Amino acid sequence: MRVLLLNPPHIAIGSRIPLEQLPPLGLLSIGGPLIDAGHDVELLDAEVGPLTHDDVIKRVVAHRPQVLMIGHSGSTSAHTIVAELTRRIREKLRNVIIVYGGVFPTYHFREVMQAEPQLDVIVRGEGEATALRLLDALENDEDLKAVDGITFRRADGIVVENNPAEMIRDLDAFRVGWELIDPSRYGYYGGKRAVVMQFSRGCPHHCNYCGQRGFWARWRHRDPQKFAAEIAWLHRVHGVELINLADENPTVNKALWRAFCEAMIAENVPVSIIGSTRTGDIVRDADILHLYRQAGIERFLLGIENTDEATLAKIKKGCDTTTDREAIRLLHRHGIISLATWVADFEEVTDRDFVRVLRQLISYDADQITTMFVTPHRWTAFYRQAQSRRVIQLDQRLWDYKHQVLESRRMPPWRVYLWVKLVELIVQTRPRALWRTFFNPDRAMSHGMRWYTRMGRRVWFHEMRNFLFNDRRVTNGPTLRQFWGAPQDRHEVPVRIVRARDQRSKSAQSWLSRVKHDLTSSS
Ligand code: B12
Ligand code: SF4
Repeated sequence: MRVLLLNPPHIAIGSRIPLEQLPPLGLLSIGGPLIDAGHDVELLDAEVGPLTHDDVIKRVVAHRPQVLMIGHSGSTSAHTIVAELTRRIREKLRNVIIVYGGVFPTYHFREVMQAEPQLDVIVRGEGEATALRLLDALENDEDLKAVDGITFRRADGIVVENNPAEMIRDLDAFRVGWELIDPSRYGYYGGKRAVVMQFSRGCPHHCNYCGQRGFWARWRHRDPQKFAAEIAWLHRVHGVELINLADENPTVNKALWRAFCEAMIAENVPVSIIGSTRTGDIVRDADILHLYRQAGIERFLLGIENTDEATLAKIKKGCDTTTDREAIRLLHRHGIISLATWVADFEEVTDRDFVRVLRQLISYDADQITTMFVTPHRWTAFYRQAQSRRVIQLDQRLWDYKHQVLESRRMPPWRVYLWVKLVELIVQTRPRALWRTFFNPDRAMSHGMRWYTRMGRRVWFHEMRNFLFNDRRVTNGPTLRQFWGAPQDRHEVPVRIVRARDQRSKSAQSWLSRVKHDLTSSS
């Protein structure tokens, strides 16, 4: 079938401020298996440019796809943009089959199918296997009821919700469609040719606000040697210099991560790797951190989130402040930049809290810091806790972690905002951070620090301007539950997990039924 993958243009700082773009791994992961199955697949990445909505419509119409597949990694805040674009595409292309996928539609599929009649199918959960089955059914004009993992609209308009799909057990069974992009159009981290890759999916921890862990159901990983070989191939054949790891938590298993680092060292390619991980894993790996750096790891974002033990316990972070500090110290000793996150609004904060946070963050001494606002996802336990808090931001495009969305009863938004920005400014301009930025003898660290400083300056003024002149907030807004509906944390896992034993017995059963069938048809 003629398929167009569409990455819509986002307005978030992550999309607009760096002036360089990373390729959309989610869509490329769908595209690879579809190409192998013989479909004619192309990608329209409207983030590059970015394209205006008018341009997107023109190009989609000119392409005349049979199937349009749309989704964005910043799925919650991108939803309004997806809705608007697909409405306009439907006006121009009556017969195109519009398929929407990603994290946000996976959980909000009922409301989305009701509100957006232009959509034909929503793929729930990870997309590789489901998209393949879906396209196969569409091509052969089969009943979509047989395709697990989708919700679809029948010809008579009735919306049908199929069973969940099975979780993919072997991540190496599907390949990324690298041929869909021209790598020279993509870059990150200050002019390095860059791609996003995934060594693993999921996370075994239980942070109650996390919008990702349940989506992937279980922690799974790729073969470390094959993964390192793919990175080396991307470097040698396509000149890729930077890998942005999409993993929630790549270091879960020490032996596997060590095997990956050793495989990367053996490949001997000058590739820089940045990603996110947990402080506990860094402390656990104190004896192999030199391998991290030799393998190319240059920066890790550490989801510290808070500096208060009681809050860390309440959000089930499973870490403590001593481990967080130690991880930062260890990374620094091994020449790896630490980017610490701090999230406002888990609790009702006061001026005194902010003063304490500021002092603590300075003493943590992370190389880089980013502050965010808690952004509740309906499928998390935190949403249940916060459901009666009032919403102050009704524009869903701004539910992107960088805008305050929940009311703080003890402080007006402007004061929360000033504090958050002040904390960021003071921590990032403390003498040690400046020294590490401008006089760092380590070239890789110096590059990363300078890039972040340039980016930070632009983000800071951009956000200030938006806060003062563009973003609108409401007082006395709806509660979270009124705004987005009842909690869904009991359905946090959108796929079926089939144990290896069950799978074996299932394949034995299907083998048995094939044998029976062959015997009866030959007799
Ligand atoms: C890399 C990354 C970035 C890169 C973007 C790279 C890119 N071009 O995609 C940068 C640094 C620019 C970035 C920016 C932002 N990001 Co970001 N980012 C990530 C990260 C680390 C990986 C995303 C990824 O590639 N995942 C792997 C792919 C394979 O998964 P996937 O996209 O979900 O796709 C699978 C399924 O969802 C499904 N699917 C997806 N789309 C479709 C479409 C169809 C048709 C089908 C059938 C299936 C399907 O199938 C895919 C394969 O199984 C995630 C965290 C994480 N661990 O996932 C955060 C994350 C996606 N980012 C997030 C946010 C908030 C942002 C920003 C809004 C931040 C900001 N204020 O600027 C911006 C948005 C702009 C953007 N481009 O995404 C949040 C989104 C939360 C949410 N539910 O909305 C995440 C999950 C981080 C988090 N901890 O919560 N980000
Ligand atoms: S460690 Fe990170 S990915 Fe894992 S549950 Fe916590 S927030 Fe989510």
